[in-house]
Amino acid sequence: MAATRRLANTVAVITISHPPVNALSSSVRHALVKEFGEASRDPKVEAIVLNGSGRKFSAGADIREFGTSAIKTVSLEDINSTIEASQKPVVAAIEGIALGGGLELALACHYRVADIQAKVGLPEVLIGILPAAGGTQRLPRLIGVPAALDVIVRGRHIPASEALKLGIVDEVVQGNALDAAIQLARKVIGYPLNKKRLSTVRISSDSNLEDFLDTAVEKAKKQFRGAKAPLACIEAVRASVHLSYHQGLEKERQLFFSLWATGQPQAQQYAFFSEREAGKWTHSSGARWDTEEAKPIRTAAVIGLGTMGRGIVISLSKAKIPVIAIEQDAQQLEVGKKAVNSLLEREAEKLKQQGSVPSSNLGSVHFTLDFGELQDVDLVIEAVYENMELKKEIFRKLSSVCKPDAFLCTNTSGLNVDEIASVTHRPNQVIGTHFFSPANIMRLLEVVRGQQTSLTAIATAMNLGKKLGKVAVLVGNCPLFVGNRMLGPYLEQASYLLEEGYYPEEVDQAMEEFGFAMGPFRMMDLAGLDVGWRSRTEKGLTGAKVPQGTPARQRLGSRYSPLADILCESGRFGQKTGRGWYQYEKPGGRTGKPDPWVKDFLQKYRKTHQIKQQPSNPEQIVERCAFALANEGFRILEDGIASCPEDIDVIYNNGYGWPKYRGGPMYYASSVGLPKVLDTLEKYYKANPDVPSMKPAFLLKKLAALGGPPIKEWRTQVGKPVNKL
Ligand code: 3H9
Repeated sequence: MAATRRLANTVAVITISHPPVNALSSSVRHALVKEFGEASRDPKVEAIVLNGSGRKFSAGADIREFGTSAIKTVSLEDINSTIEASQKPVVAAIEGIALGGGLELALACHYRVADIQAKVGLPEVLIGILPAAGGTQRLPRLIGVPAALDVIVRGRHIPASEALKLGIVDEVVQGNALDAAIQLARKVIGYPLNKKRLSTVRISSDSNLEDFLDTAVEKAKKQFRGAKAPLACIEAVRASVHLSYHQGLEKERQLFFSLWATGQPQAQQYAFFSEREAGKWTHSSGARWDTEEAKPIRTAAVIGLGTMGRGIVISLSKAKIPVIAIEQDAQQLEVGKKAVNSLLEREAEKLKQQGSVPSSNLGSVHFTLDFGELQDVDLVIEAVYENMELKKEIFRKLSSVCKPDAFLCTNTSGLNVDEIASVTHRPNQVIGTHFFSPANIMRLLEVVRGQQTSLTAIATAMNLGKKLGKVAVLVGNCPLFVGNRMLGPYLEQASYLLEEGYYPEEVDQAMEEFGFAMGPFRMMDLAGLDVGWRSRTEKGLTGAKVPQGTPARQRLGSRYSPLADILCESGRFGQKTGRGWYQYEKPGGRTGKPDPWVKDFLQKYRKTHQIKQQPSNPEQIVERCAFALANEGFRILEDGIASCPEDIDVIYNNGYGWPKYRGGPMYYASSVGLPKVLDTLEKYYKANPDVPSMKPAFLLKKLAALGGPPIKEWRTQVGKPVNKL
């Protein structure tokens, strides 16, 4: 049964029942029409309460129905209108979540009672659409345009206490929201309902409101770079100001369909489901997320309190896991402690504002220099800087100090997890946990399985990721894993584009207009150019180890761009030194301006090396950079380092600033059309046989030959995941 009804004295309780999240599928909508109709007609019923089974009100429309005929059956807004028009008072009892269509349903009720743990919101914008069951028309009428716009455009999940302050709910209870809703329903029997019907409320417009909406459009254009849904949300809210409720609804509907036609919702909904699928890991042995049991992590430790370590400590503490934080000397411990404590204070303040008690919602952090204190922890995350010898030294120590079943994780962005594990007595307990900076904010966690990593260690690390509120993706062990490995050919193309006549700001602008949070050169400046330089020096690609007579723009027979090396030799490491691909107001400055030095340097460089200039073509910039990424993604799939294209897309969407409305690099390749991607790469590679990264991957060729099947069918063409080094 998609919805059930029972009678509590004279109050009918209608319960939505569609586990796991009570999505409002076609069958739920039909059941609601039936149960509500019967309750309305039943003379014994004087009031109606609506709730959800499993202590969840509803997560909104069933996203899987979009684009199918099921969505066309009885509309949610028709149900909402019927509820709102009811002569009997209707109260929503919100437990757990009321999101999207779930909140829209609750807004159609005359009263709303929530439990203190509940979250409400209109997150449609995050899946590329807008609230389309009256949400953009009713919410501004309830809480005013500015507050409604913030809720709708940001799509955030609002805690019950804040929802009460905003006026979204009428009552918040510590205990049982259903009991409280039934009580309220009884109390209001016979009260006039007119003012409770939000569609009848008028919003008065003035010039300030118009200015506010115009400013919101400008802000959204900058903030969401190319995403259409936030702008459509603003237009729909604007309609609530100028149009009647019913005209506003019509506008909402039109905007929904015009968004659908852009293709962005499909990409974002693919991204939504891909994130959920990433948690359902599989292993070449046949083991899966639902066959292996994760061990509970009651206590953890973090080694190293640099930027990464600090973020990891905060993440653990926010997940209520007590942490022991270790540094190598008293001075660094003190600096780390201060930084962690100040971040913790900020978190505590946020919790207070949400009405929670920080001491019961944050795990304690204990700072020490003594590795001996780690003997009882369940899991350690090493987060020292990228140096194999240092990491090995730490893992030797951990192996002898920690209890035998403790898990030892290394936070590395690309070092060999097996080599690190090899110095311990328990390589099966060693696993890579690649966090992204700042680790307390960035959602991505690459979980790297080594050759000997046990299934329990995998299950535990993946589970920990979920507990930390991250999207964890299981990947194989190869140099740089998935995300950073794909970055190689991408950055290589960006550098070649500079050699061929573009400037950093032109390449960045093209990629930012494509939707990237940051173009490649801004990103390198932020990360620090010295990091890559050190690694290239160690590999002998630059510096003293390069054999005499090696051509400046060639290494091992392939094309090489020494541009970044030359910048580093001039002390230009990016933001940290105030100079890099851009110039900054001071060392550590954040605002980069095009630097005449770089322009002059590039012009001289091109002259020296007699490089032919390309005519300017932003489309070419995007194609070369994005196809280079995707091509490496196909190789990663061939190698079994990622088990499916969806995982790669989740990594890029959540860790590398790829625009979600383009789904991810693999989805993008699929939407452009694999034959076109192949053709472009083939042409480029034919003209540039010294750039092996642009040689079309075998898997790409295979899929293109099949006519470019839909991305969900690629899995069948990909081999089993293996570890390769
Ligand atoms: C909408 O309402 C449009 C209307 O304005 C107008 C319509 C005309 N539909 O995330 P989890 C599945 S649009 C279908 O792992 P959690 C999810 O795929 C909707 N399925 O759990 C997963 O399935 P599986 C606006 C959904 O506890 C399972 O439920 N609403 C939906 O970490 C568990 O999900 C939203 O955008 C759905 N709406 O988080 C809310 N939601 O087990 C989207 C979830 O097969 N949902 N599933 O892998 C969320 O944000 C989170 O899922 C939620 C639970 C917070 C609810």
